[in-house]
Amino acid sequence: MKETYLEYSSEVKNAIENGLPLVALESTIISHGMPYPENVKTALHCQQIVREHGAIPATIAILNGKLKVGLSDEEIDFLGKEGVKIQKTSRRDIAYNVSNKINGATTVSATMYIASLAGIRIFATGGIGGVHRGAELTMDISADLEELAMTDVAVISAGAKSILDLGLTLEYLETKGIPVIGYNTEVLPAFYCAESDFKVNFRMDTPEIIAHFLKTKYDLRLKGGVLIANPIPHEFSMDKILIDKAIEEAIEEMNTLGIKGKETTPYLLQKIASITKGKSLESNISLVYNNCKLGAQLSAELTKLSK
Ligand code: PSU
Ligand code: MN
Repeated sequence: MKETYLEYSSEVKNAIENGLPLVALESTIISHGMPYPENVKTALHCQQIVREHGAIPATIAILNGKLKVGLSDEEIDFLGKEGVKIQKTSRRDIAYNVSNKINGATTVSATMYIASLAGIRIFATGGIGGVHRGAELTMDISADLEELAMTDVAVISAGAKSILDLGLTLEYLETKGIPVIGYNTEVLPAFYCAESDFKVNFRMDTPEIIAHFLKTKYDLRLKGGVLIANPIPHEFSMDKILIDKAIEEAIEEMNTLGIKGKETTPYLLQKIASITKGKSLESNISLVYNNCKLGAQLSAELTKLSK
Protein backbone atom coordinates (compact mmCIF):
# COMPACT_ATOMS: atom_id res chain seq x y z
CA MET A 1 0.00 0.00 0.00
CA LYS A 2 2.71 2.48 0.99
CA GLU A 3 4.21 1.91 -2.48
CA THR A 4 1.35 3.95 -3.98
CA TYR A 5 2.66 6.99 -2.19
CA LEU A 6 6.41 6.50 -2.49
CA GLU A 7 8.39 7.46 -5.58
CA TYR A 8 12.05 6.53 -5.89
CA SER A 9 14.70 8.04 -8.14
CA SER A 10 16.28 5.43 -10.40
CA GLU A 11 19.54 5.69 -8.45
CA VAL A 12 17.77 4.92 -5.16
CA LYS A 13 15.59 2.21 -6.68
CA ASN A 14 18.67 0.47 -8.02
CA ALA A 15 20.38 0.75 -4.61
CA ILE A 16 17.38 -0.79 -2.82
CA GLU A 17 17.14 -3.65 -5.32
CA ASN A 18 20.83 -4.41 -4.99
CA GLY A 19 21.13 -3.98 -1.21
CA LEU A 20 23.54 -1.03 -1.51
CA PRO A 21 24.06 1.29 1.47
CA LEU A 22 21.80 4.35 1.47
CA VAL A 23 21.84 7.66 3.35
CA ALA A 24 18.71 9.78 3.69
CA LEU A 25 19.04 13.57 3.44
CA GLU A 26 16.37 16.14 4.38
CA SER A 27 14.91 19.05 2.42
CA THR A 28 13.88 21.63 5.04
CA ILE A 29 17.55 22.42 5.31
CA ILE A 30 17.39 23.31 1.58
CA SER A 31 14.20 25.39 1.56
CA HIS A 32 14.30 26.90 5.04
CA GLY A 33 17.78 26.33 6.46
CA MET A 34 20.01 28.18 4.00
CA PRO A 35 19.73 30.99 1.42
CA TYR A 36 19.68 30.45 -2.35
CA PRO A 37 21.97 29.54 -4.13
CA GLU A 38 24.15 28.15 -1.30
CA ASN A 39 21.30 25.79 -0.36
CA VAL A 40 21.25 24.11 -3.78
CA LYS A 41 25.01 23.94 -4.05
CA THR A 42 25.23 22.40 -0.57
CA ALA A 43 22.48 19.84 -1.22
CA LEU A 44 24.10 18.67 -4.46
CA HIS A 45 27.53 18.49 -2.88
CA CYS A 46 26.12 16.50 0.08
CA GLN A 47 24.93 13.88 -2.39
CA GLN A 48 28.36 13.83 -4.00
CA ILE A 49 30.10 13.31 -0.64
CA VAL A 50 27.80 10.40 0.19
CA ARG A 51 28.66 8.76 -3.15
CA GLU A 52 32.39 9.34 -2.65
CA HIS A 53 32.23 7.56 0.70
CA GLY A 54 30.53 4.39 -0.42
CA ALA A 55 26.78 4.98 -0.24
CA ILE A 56 23.85 6.24 -2.29
CA PRO A 57 22.16 9.53 -1.30
CA ALA A 58 18.38 9.67 -0.96
CA THR A 59 17.25 13.28 -0.58
CA ILE A 60 13.66 13.26 0.62
CA ALA A 61 10.79 15.71 -0.01
CA ILE A 62 7.10 15.69 -0.87
CA LEU A 63 6.45 16.82 -4.44
CA ASN A 64 2.98 17.07 -5.85
CA GLY A 65 1.79 14.77 -3.08
CA LYS A 66 4.36 12.03 -3.75
CA LEU A 67 6.79 10.93 -1.05
CA LYS A 68 9.95 11.33 -3.08
CA VAL A 69 12.99 9.31 -2.08
CA GLY A 70 15.87 10.55 -4.23
CA LEU A 71 15.52 13.84 -6.10
CA SER A 72 16.77 15.00 -9.48
CA ASP A 73 19.07 18.04 -9.66
CA GLU A 74 16.15 20.01 -11.10
CA GLU A 75 13.93 19.08 -8.15
CA ILE A 76 16.64 20.17 -5.70
CA ASP A 77 17.02 23.42 -7.61
CA PHE A 78 13.25 23.96 -7.43
CA LEU A 79 13.19 23.44 -3.64
CA GLY A 80 16.13 25.80 -3.21
CA LYS A 81 14.77 28.55 -5.46
CA GLU A 82 11.27 28.46 -3.99
CA GLY A 83 12.76 28.55 -0.48
CA VAL A 84 10.32 29.37 2.28
CA LYS A 85 7.40 29.33 -0.18
CA ILE A 86 7.64 25.53 0.08
CA GLN A 87 5.79 24.33 3.14
CA LYS A 88 8.01 23.22 6.03
CA THR A 89 6.64 19.74 6.59
CA SER A 90 6.95 17.75 9.78
CA ARG A 91 5.20 14.48 10.70
CA ARG A 92 1.83 16.10 11.33
CA ASP A 93 1.73 17.60 7.80
CA ILE A 94 2.55 14.46 5.77
CA ALA A 95 -0.95 13.05 5.24
CA TYR A 96 -2.42 16.48 4.49
CA ASN A 97 0.23 17.30 1.89
CA VAL A 98 -0.08 13.92 0.24
CA SER A 99 -3.87 13.94 0.09
CA ASN A 100 -3.92 17.52 -1.26
CA LYS A 101 -0.91 17.08 -3.59
CA ILE A 102 1.01 19.86 -1.85
CA ASN A 103 4.80 20.22 -2.03
CA GLY A 104 6.65 19.88 1.24
CA ALA A 105 10.21 20.37 2.44
CA THR A 106 10.62 17.62 5.00
CA THR A 107 12.07 18.28 8.46
CA VAL A 108 14.03 15.71 10.42
CA SER A 109 10.81 14.14 11.74
CA ALA A 110 9.13 13.80 8.33
CA THR A 111 12.35 12.71 6.64
CA MET A 112 12.91 10.01 9.27
CA TYR A 113 9.42 8.69 8.79
CA ILE A 114 9.64 8.57 4.99
CA ALA A 115 13.15 7.07 5.16
CA SER A 116 11.83 4.30 7.39
CA LEU A 117 8.99 3.59 4.93
CA ALA A 118 11.68 3.17 2.27
CA GLY A 119 13.78 0.92 4.53
CA ILE A 120 16.61 3.46 4.93
CA ARG A 121 18.22 3.36 8.36
CA ILE A 122 20.84 6.11 8.23
CA PHE A 123 20.08 9.82 7.85
CA ALA A 124 22.59 12.66 7.80
CA THR A 125 21.69 16.28 8.47
CA GLY A 126 23.03 19.44 10.14
CA GLY A 127 21.09 20.00 13.31
CA ILE A 128 17.98 18.47 14.83
CA GLY A 129 15.16 20.34 16.47
CA GLY A 130 14.93 20.03 20.24
CA VAL A 131 13.58 21.65 23.37
CA HIS A 132 13.63 25.41 22.79
CA ARG A 133 14.85 27.84 25.40
CA GLY A 134 11.83 28.95 27.41
CA ALA A 135 9.94 25.75 26.56
CA GLU A 136 8.69 25.57 30.15
CA LEU A 137 6.34 28.40 29.07
CA THR A 138 5.99 28.01 25.29
CA MET A 139 6.01 24.18 25.22
CA ASP A 140 7.99 24.50 21.98
CA ILE A 141 9.54 21.05 21.71
CA SER A 142 10.40 19.85 18.22
CA ALA A 143 8.52 16.93 16.72
CA ASP A 144 12.00 15.63 15.82
CA LEU A 145 12.41 14.35 19.37
CA GLU A 146 9.15 12.40 19.31
CA GLU A 147 10.11 10.94 15.95
CA LEU A 148 13.44 9.80 17.37
CA ALA A 149 11.45 8.02 20.07
CA MET A 150 9.32 6.14 17.53
CA THR A 151 11.17 5.59 14.28
CA ASP A 152 14.10 3.25 13.65
CA VAL A 153 16.47 5.62 11.89
CA ALA A 154 19.87 6.75 13.15
CA VAL A 155 20.31 10.51 12.71
CA ILE A 156 23.73 12.09 12.37
CA SER A 157 23.86 15.71 13.45
CA ALA A 158 26.47 18.12 14.77
CA GLY A 159 24.75 18.06 18.15
CA ALA A 160 22.16 20.71 18.88
CA LYS A 161 22.36 24.44 18.42
CA SER A 162 22.30 26.64 21.46
CA ILE A 163 19.16 28.31 20.09
CA LEU A 164 17.84 25.27 21.97
CA ASP A 165 18.13 24.40 25.63
CA LEU A 166 20.77 21.65 25.35
CA GLY A 167 20.27 20.41 28.91
CA LEU A 168 16.51 20.04 28.52
CA THR A 169 16.95 18.46 25.08
CA LEU A 170 19.20 15.79 26.62
CA GLU A 171 16.68 15.20 29.44
CA TYR A 172 13.92 14.72 26.88
CA LEU A 173 16.04 12.30 24.84
CA GLU A 174 16.75 10.34 28.02
CA THR A 175 13.06 10.15 28.94
CA LYS A 176 12.27 8.81 25.48
CA GLY A 177 15.05 6.21 25.64
CA ILE A 178 17.05 7.62 22.75
CA PRO A 179 20.78 6.86 22.95
CA VAL A 180 23.03 9.84 22.22
CA ILE A 181 26.37 8.78 20.78
CA GLY A 182 29.39 11.03 20.48
CA TYR A 183 31.58 10.30 17.48
CA ASN A 184 35.12 10.71 18.75
CA THR A 185 33.86 12.93 21.54
CA GLU A 186 32.48 12.78 25.05
CA VAL A 187 30.73 16.13 24.89
CA LEU A 188 27.55 16.96 23.05
CA PRO A 189 28.75 19.35 20.33
CA ALA A 190 26.81 22.62 20.05
CA PHE A 191 26.48 22.73 16.26
CA TYR A 192 28.64 25.80 15.46
CA CYS A 193 31.13 24.88 18.23
CA ALA A 194 32.63 21.50 18.89
CA GLU A 195 32.46 22.10 22.65
CA SER A 196 29.65 22.42 25.17
CA ASP A 197 29.07 21.86 28.88
CA PHE A 198 27.04 18.70 28.24
CA LYS A 199 28.00 15.06 27.88
CA VAL A 200 26.83 12.44 25.40
CA ASN A 201 25.77 9.00 26.67
CA PHE A 202 28.33 6.90 24.83
CA ARG A 203 31.51 7.74 23.01
CA MET A 204 32.27 5.63 19.92
CA ASP A 205 35.32 6.20 17.76
CA THR A 206 34.76 4.36 14.47
CA PRO A 207 31.88 3.82 12.03
CA GLU A 208 32.35 0.04 12.56
CA ILE A 209 31.73 0.35 16.29
CA ILE A 210 28.61 2.46 15.76
CA ALA A 211 27.31 0.03 13.10
CA HIS A 212 27.78 -2.86 15.51
CA PHE A 213 25.87 -0.96 18.19
CA LEU A 214 23.01 -0.23 15.75
CA LYS A 215 22.78 -3.84 14.66
CA THR A 216 22.59 -4.95 18.29
CA LYS A 217 19.81 -2.47 18.91
CA TYR A 218 17.81 -3.77 15.93
CA ASP A 219 18.43 -7.38 16.96
CA LEU A 220 17.05 -6.57 20.40
CA ARG A 221 13.95 -4.99 18.84
CA LEU A 222 14.59 -1.73 20.69
CA LYS A 223 12.33 0.60 18.77
CA GLY A 224 13.21 4.20 18.03
CA GLY A 225 16.09 6.20 16.68
CA VAL A 226 19.61 6.98 17.75
CA LEU A 227 21.22 10.39 17.77
CA ILE A 228 24.81 10.41 16.58
CA ALA A 229 26.57 13.65 17.45
CA ASN A 230 29.46 14.45 15.12
CA PRO A 231 31.42 17.57 16.11
CA ILE A 232 32.03 20.30 13.54
CA PRO A 233 35.57 19.99 12.07
CA HIS A 234 38.04 21.91 14.18
CA GLU A 235 38.93 24.49 11.51
CA PHE A 236 35.28 25.56 11.18
CA SER A 237 34.36 25.53 14.88
CA MET A 238 33.27 29.04 15.88
CA ASP A 239 34.27 31.04 18.91
CA LYS A 240 31.77 30.18 21.64
CA ILE A 241 31.48 33.70 23.05
CA LEU A 242 30.94 35.19 19.61
CA ILE A 243 28.30 32.72 18.50
CA ASP A 244 26.49 32.78 21.86
CA LYS A 245 26.27 36.56 21.59
CA ALA A 246 24.83 36.30 18.07
CA ILE A 247 22.30 33.70 19.26
CA GLU A 248 21.22 35.90 22.21
CA GLU A 249 20.74 38.86 19.90
CA ALA A 250 18.76 36.79 17.38
CA ILE A 251 16.48 35.36 20.09
CA GLU A 252 15.84 38.82 21.53
CA GLU A 253 14.88 40.19 18.12
CA MET A 254 12.69 37.16 17.45
CA ASN A 255 10.81 37.73 20.72
CA THR A 256 10.34 41.41 19.93
CA LEU A 257 8.91 40.52 16.52
CA GLY A 258 6.67 37.88 18.12
CA ILE A 259 7.91 35.06 15.87
CA LYS A 260 6.70 31.67 17.11
CA GLY A 261 6.22 28.02 16.26
CA LYS A 262 7.65 26.54 13.08
CA GLU A 263 9.03 29.91 11.91
CA THR A 264 11.38 30.03 14.91
CA THR A 265 14.25 27.84 13.67
CA PRO A 266 14.45 29.27 10.10
CA TYR A 267 14.25 32.84 11.45
CA LEU A 268 17.06 32.28 13.94
CA LEU A 269 19.30 30.56 11.39
CA GLN A 270 19.14 33.43 8.91
CA LYS A 271 19.44 36.07 11.63
CA ILE A 272 22.54 34.41 13.09
CA ALA A 273 24.05 34.18 9.60
CA SER A 274 23.47 37.88 9.07
CA ILE A 275 24.88 38.87 12.50
CA THR A 276 28.01 36.76 11.92
CA LYS A 277 28.35 38.10 8.34
CA GLY A 278 27.94 34.67 6.81
CA LYS A 279 30.44 32.91 9.05
CA SER A 280 27.78 30.76 10.70
CA LEU A 281 26.52 29.70 7.26
CA GLU A 282 30.01 28.63 6.26
CA SER A 283 30.31 26.58 9.47
CA ASN A 284 26.84 25.15 8.92
CA ILE A 285 27.76 23.96 5.41
CA SER A 286 31.01 22.36 6.53
CA LEU A 287 29.40 20.45 9.40
CA VAL A 288 26.71 19.09 7.08
CA TYR A 289 29.41 17.78 4.71
CA ASN A 290 31.19 16.19 7.64
CA ASN A 291 27.95 14.45 8.67
CA CYS A 292 27.32 13.19 5.13
CA LYS A 293 30.74 11.57 5.11
CA LEU A 294 30.13 9.78 8.42
CA GLY A 295 26.63 8.81 7.26
CA ALA A 296 28.00 7.11 4.16
CA GLN A 297 30.74 5.30 6.08
CA LEU A 298 28.27 4.15 8.71
CA SER A 299 25.70 2.96 6.19
CA ALA A 300 28.41 1.01 4.36
CA GLU A 301 29.47 -0.70 7.61
CA LEU A 302 25.91 -1.48 8.59
CA THR A 303 25.23 -3.01 5.18
CA LYS A 304 28.27 -5.27 5.62
CA LEU A 305 26.93 -6.47 8.99
CA SER A 306 23.48 -7.22 7.58
CA LYS A 307 24.81 -9.51 4.83
N1 PSU B 1 18.54 23.03 12.40
C1 PSU B 1 19.37 23.52 11.45
N2 PSU B 1 18.93 23.63 10.18
C2 PSU B 1 17.68 23.27 9.82
C3 PSU B 1 16.82 22.72 10.83
C4 PSU B 1 17.29 22.63 12.10
O1 PSU B 1 20.49 23.88 11.75
O2 PSU B 1 17.31 23.40 8.65
C5 PSU B 1 15.45 22.24 10.44
C6 PSU B 1 15.41 20.70 10.38
O3 PSU B 1 14.63 20.32 9.27
C7 PSU B 1 14.69 20.35 11.67
C8 PSU B 1 13.76 21.51 11.81
O4 PSU B 1 14.02 19.12 11.61
O5 PSU B 1 14.50 22.63 11.41
C9 PSU B 1 13.24 21.66 13.21
O6 PSU B 1 12.24 22.61 13.21
P1 PSU B 1 11.36 22.83 14.53
O7 PSU B 1 12.32 23.42 15.53
O8 PSU B 1 10.29 23.78 14.08
O9 PSU B 1 10.84 21.50 14.94
MN1 MN C 1 8.73 24.01 17.35
